[in-house]
Order: sequence, then structure tokens, then C-alpha cells
Amino acid sequence: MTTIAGPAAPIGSASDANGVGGPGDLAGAPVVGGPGLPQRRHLVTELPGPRSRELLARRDAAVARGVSIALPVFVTAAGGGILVDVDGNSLIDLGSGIAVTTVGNSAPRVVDNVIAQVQAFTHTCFMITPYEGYVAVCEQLARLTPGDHDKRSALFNSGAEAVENAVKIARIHTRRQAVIVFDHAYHGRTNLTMALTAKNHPYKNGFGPFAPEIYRVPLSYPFRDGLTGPEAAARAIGIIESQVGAANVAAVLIEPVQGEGGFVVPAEGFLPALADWSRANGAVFIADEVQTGFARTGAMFACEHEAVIPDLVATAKGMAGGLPLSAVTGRAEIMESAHPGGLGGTYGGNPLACAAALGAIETIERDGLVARARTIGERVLPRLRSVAERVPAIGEVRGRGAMLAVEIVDPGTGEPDAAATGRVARRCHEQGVVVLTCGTDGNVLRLLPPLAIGDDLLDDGIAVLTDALETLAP
Ligand code: PLZ
Repeated sequence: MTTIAGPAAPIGSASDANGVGGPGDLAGAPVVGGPGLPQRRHLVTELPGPRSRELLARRDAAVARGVSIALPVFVTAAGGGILVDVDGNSLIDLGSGIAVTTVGNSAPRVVDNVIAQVQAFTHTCFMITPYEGYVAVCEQLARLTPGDHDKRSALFNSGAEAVENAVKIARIHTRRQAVIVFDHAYHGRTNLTMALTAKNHPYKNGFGPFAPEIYRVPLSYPFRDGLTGPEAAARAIGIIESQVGAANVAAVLIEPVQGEGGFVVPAEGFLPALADWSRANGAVFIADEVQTGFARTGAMFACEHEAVIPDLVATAKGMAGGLPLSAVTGRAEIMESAHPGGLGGTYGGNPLACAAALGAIETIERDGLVARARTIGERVLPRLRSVAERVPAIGEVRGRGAMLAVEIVDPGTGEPDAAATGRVARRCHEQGVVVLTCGTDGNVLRLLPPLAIGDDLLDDGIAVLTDALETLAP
């Protein structure tokens, strides 16, 4: 069952009570999403259209401007690779709400499970009176995350919360304090995770003071540093040993492919060398697989590409088909270092989110989405690389599976070119293709299509992007 009856809009309901706007504004907008939506790009107004502009005006008067918007079209239904807006435009989604709707929006097994759960009960708090869904998700995490050692998991709501808890667990386990993070890292927006995140603006500027005992070392960034993986690891380890001291390190925390920082794939050998060093020195090796996890890179977890087995894995995003859920999973002896009552939160492992996760995981496995991520990469990379041959402003095309990026530079100097990157993204947006940008210097276009997208729609989206990239040719 994928049909949800009822009014379109939580959008209208709140304002109704205030006598402003109302659901009538949205009459005629589609309310049923999921894979049944027509899978084609179709624009009937300029973007944003008049209804989106009305909602934008309401947004400006009610929503804090600190929460910004990349593409100001208000969505009313989504599914497969399509987002439908309130003006009736159908856009191609190459962002998955930042790597979340891996199984597609309103994926049938997610919808079915959530409907059944919402009708049964919505919340008890697992720490008060538990329920099976939480345990079942932890069992799936033990089965799916790298390594066949004894594991335990704890569930939370957001990626930042998972990363923050992974650090708590590493610290209590090691009785040490220092946390090693990398240039260009992104781990979240809470106070501890702001400190772990590299980029100042917009994430950190003015929001300090930040947490202590965080030490940043250079990443392997092959396009910029030209180092092999072992060379880059030796550089990072040298700094850790001389400036922090191995005996002080509680955790080495890294995204196996960096997300917000620029879709940086470290050179081969970098991750294994860091994992080995951590093990040899009694530090906990934590993989932040919040963006890379659950099939995105063409493996269930990105660490698998180099057979790295992390001590702890932080997951979120693609795990639960769009509902907020995150987890820390890891070696039982490390996870069990935290005393009873030391981990938790009111909503962590909410029953609806757990039901959604079980539906999303089943979809990933039954629909072969790990392999689908690989074929998406194989389909898209050659097209982007062939444009790169003609467009010197394309510094590098890179990525793994369905986590793909184009780094844009000034062809004369090789310096990052955020303005040109923004122009390409805007051109795509104007034509109804949702692409995202990232990178410490804002000069990386990134693609995170839902793995439920069909080839025709993907090809159409990539054609719009390659045309936009061609405009950078001399
Ligand atoms: N770790 C690797 O990618 C979230 C952030 C968007 P939350 N990335 C999207 C934004 O601008 O806020 C992310 C990530 C990695 C941690 C996080 C944090 O996950 O669920 O956003 O807290």
C-alpha cells in the first residue's frame, strides 16, 4: 500500500489556526508520492513558481534565516527520482535530501512499516518501556556493518548525535581525551560536532567557544596534495605523535569519503594505515559513515572498499528512508564501556524511525541497491570525465558509486572557483535538476541521486548538468 489519503498539508494546517493562508492555497497539488509518480522532468512555471513564492514570503516572516534554502521550491510529493512542487513542476532529484532518500521518497516498504507502526503506537521511550523495532534495527546494524566481531549498537536521532556519542564512548573506553579529526571534515552542528567540523563559515563562525581536546591533521586529498595514501597517512601520524602524543588519543574520527568537505576520496592505503595505527596505539578508530553508509558508495559501507574494519561506526541518513534515526555500532567491549544509563535520549530509536529503517534496509537488500549505486557511478563518471576533457575549469571528477563530484577551479591558477560552481548549480536548478554543492571552498558540485532513480531520468539530469558544465568552456 502506497496511497495515503488525507489533506496535502501539514503546510496549511498550522497557519490555518492563525488565520493566515491555509490548505486551500494548495488545492490540486498532488499528495501521493512514492515510486508511482510519473518519472519525468516537467516544468510548468518558472522556478520558484507563484505558490512557492507565496510560501517563501511566509517562510521569511516565520522561519529563522539561519536555516537557509538551496532551491526555493516547496515540495508537495516525491518518489523515485522526482520532486513535485506546489506549482505542479516535476524536478529531478540528484540530492536525496543530502543522501537520505537512498531508497527513494515514500518507498513502499518504508510507508507500509510506518503506517503499521503509527497505528500501533508512536512512542514509549525505549529507556522506559522498550519495543522490538529498536532491537531489530540493532541486530541489522550488527549484521551489516563491517567485521564479524561481537557488536552492540545504540540509537539516536541525528548524525551529529551519533558522532557525539561515538566520541563519548571512545573517551570512557580509553580513559583518554584527545580526538583526532581531519582537514575538511564535517561531523555536525552541535557544540562538540562543530568543534570536530573543519569549515568555519557557515557552520562555526560566531558560535564558539568550542569543545577542547580536538586536534586537526591533514587529510589525504589526492587532487590537491599529490601524495600516495601511505605518504599522507605518515604525514598525519607524524603530526599526531609529535603534537598530541599517541598515549593521549582516545579516537581517530574520519569520514571514509568526505561529504560536506568536498567528496574527497582518500588515496588508497590512507584509511587502512590510520586504522592500523589506531589499533596499535590503543585509540578507537571511528568511521563517520553518516553520509557514505547504506549502499551510497557501491558498498554497504564505504570502509569496505579498503577492507577497513572500524571499531565504531556512526550511521544515519540513508538508514531510515527519510525518518530521523542514527546509530553508533561497534565492538562489544568498547560499546559496553559506557555504564547503564550513560547513553540515551527521549526519542533515540523512535518506533516510527525504527520501522522505517527496517523497511529501508529490506529495500536496499531486496532491490539490489548496493549494485545499483555502482552502476550509477559507472554510468555517470564517463560522461562527466568526457566533459572534463573539454572544460579546463573542471579540476577533477571523482567519487564512489552514487556519491559523485566535480571540483571546479580557475583554469589559470587551479584555485577553487566557488562562483563558477554556483553558476552551474543555478543553471541546473533553473531547468529543474536539483544538484548540491559542497567543499571547504564551496567549489564542488555533488551528486547523490536516490538509488531508486531510473536510467532515463538519471540521463536527463546528467545531460542538464553536462550542458551547464560546458558553459565553463573557454
Ligand atoms: N557526519 C559525514 O554528512 C550531515 C549536513 C547538512 P545530521 N551532513 C549534512 C547541514 O548543512 O547541516 C553529516 C554528515 C556526516 C555527520 C553529519 C551530521 O548529521 O543528521 O545533520 O546531524
